[in-house]
Amino acid sequence: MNGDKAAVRGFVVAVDLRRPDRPLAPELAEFEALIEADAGIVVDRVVQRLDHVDPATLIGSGKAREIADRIAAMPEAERPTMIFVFNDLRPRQRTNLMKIIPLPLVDRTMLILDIFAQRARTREGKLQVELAQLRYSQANLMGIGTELSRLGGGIGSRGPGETKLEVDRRRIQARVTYLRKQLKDVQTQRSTRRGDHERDPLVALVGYTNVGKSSLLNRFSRAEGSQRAFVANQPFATLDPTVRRVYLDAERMVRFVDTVGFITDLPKDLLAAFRATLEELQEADVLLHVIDASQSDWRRQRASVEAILDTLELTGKPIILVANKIDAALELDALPADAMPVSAVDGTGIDALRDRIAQLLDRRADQAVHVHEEEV
Ligand SMILES: Nc1nc2c(ncn2[C@@H]2O[C@H](COP(=O)(O)OP(=O)(O)OP(=O)(O)O)[C@@H](O)[C@H]2O)c(=O)[nH]1
Ligand SMILES: [Mg+2]
Repeated sequence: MNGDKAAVRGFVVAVDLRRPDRPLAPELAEFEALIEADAGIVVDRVVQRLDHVDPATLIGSGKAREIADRIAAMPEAERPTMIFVFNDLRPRQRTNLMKIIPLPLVDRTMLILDIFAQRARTREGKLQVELAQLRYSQANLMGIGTELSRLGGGIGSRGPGETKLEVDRRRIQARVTYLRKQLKDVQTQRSTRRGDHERDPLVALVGYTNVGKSSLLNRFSRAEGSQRAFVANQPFATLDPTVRRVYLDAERMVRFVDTVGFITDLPKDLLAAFRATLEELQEADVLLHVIDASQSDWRRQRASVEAILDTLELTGKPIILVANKIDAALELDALPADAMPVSAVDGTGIDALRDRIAQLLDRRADQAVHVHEEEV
């Protein structure tokens, strides 16, 4: 679907629960950016303000009918071809909504999974994404058409007969079991392949998607040409971890690892599928938590990343907060006082950050020696 943007005209539906701690606007803008990065263009949107989502139809059946009428009234050439639902959708809500609005219906999790599916390059990445997609359809899509195709493929079709459903269920479960086994093999192979150089200290870049982690990796490793990690102004440009060995100073070699970016409410099936990859972060000596100083809602992004780091039990690590894109920052004063301002693009602050990393690694090395002495 990517590259053929005209193929999908999206209609966005969102319920605004008016939570003071989570204003809808920035998250909705992010959702629409995800749609545009993946499937197509947003032609129209409806935001319904409610205290609670409607258990039967999410937005309320009256509102759903209004949307159906609005779509039907549009000239055919402009009519949306897919509904994108911002909120989590229960299977019953999905089924009911699709009865009223006869278009394929994609929720935020499916959208993110689809972007991941497009971006995965390595075998491990592909296995992880497919596993997450199947786990999601097992839990949410059974009974409304379970073609194992990508977004838009079979998702809009009506429910198959009971027998076919049973067959689908078994087929999906068999595939899940197969994928788990394959993943385990790939991951075992990787851990046995580790060589001596892997004892070099490990510095991990973590952070929200699109904050400039891969750009920083390139800046630190002074990578050229095909050695450069892929950088793009799009969500989830990086899926598979990339490691570069870098001289931190004249005598010290370290490894920098750049990995998948995070997002608010990262789908739990994805987190589960990527857990093995992310658990390698446990081996990091220092985490660089990169925030995007050019984003006005960096606070929300930062909080989401911290929540994920917490889930992954990584908050006990030495963490350096890095405010990247300082060249494009809006309010310098508002940035956290403990953040190190840098620009991967023009090189500002990189030397200071390098010194800080070296300092933290020295401190850890001292502590390790200390512990070792105590053990002896
Ligand atoms: N102005 C400015 N733009 C930057 C800077 N660093 C990165 N960018 C831009 O930000 C966008 C995202 O950069 P990436 O390095 O791909 O970001 P990432 O964090 O690796 O993103 P994902 O892999 O998608 O999670 C690209 O368009 C970069 O050119 C910077 O210091 N200043
Ligand atoms: Mg990246």
